[in-house]
Amino acid sequence: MYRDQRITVISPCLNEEQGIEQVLRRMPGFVDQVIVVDNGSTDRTREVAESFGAEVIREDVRGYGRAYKRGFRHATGDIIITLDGDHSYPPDAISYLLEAFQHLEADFLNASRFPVLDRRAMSFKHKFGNLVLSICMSVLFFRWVRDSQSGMWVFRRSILADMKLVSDGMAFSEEIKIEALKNGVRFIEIPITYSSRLGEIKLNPWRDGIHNLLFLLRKRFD
Ligand SMILES: Nc1nc2c(ncn2[C@@H]2O[C@H](COP(=O)(O)OP(=O)(O)O)[C@@H](O)[C@H]2O)c(=O)[nH]1
Ligand SMILES: [Mg+2]
Repeated sequence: MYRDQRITVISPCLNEEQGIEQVLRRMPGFVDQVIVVDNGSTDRTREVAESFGAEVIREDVRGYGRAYKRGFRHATGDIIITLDGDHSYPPDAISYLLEAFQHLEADFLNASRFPVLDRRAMSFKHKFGNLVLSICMSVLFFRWVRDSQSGMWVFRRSILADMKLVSDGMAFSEEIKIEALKNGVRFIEIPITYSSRLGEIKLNPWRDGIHNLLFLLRKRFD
């Protein structure tokens, strides 16, 4: 519990045995429920997560969005926090993000990875792609969002009821923000420190970048 609110943390994992261990090792004690969504890992992701007492839920169909939608169905907390299982997002930031979230009476907080302070954390190509996608999303949806592709969010579980989440892939990250930007939801963005991931990268920069751009256009004009 954090100030009378039940806290659920969700982490999607596809072969993240190394990263998830570090994430779970650093999980703050006030977190009530930790859900690891295993997307058909062939390594020891499940065993490692279970050894830390996480609830491991299996999603057989691959996809980042698919994994989150499955995880949301199992979440019982008042507030949901997400982060990758690769230890690139800082579990230590959870407490200060929650503090800001509650203090500012937000409904959705996006943790921005920019400016990236650790040079090894993100390549120039990634930074550039991110900036292009964030500008496109901001223009199309009339709200400046610096990190449209961030995978770390803090939000009230209740706002999920009004969201229409169709993406099963990497575009899920921008889609949940677009849905959160709808009327009446208080959206804030706060910087975190981003580090280089452990294990193998799952993102395919060109394929996922172009797909995410087309997804934005479809979401806006459909
Ligand atoms: N790409 C991808 N990532 C998945 C999938 N299922 C779970 N994930 C997890 O989603 C997170 C994001 O992937 P990652 O390679 O870190 O991409 P990036 O953070 O955008 O560079 C990681 O924790 C992955 O293990 C999947 O089917 N595809
Ligand atoms: Mg990652």
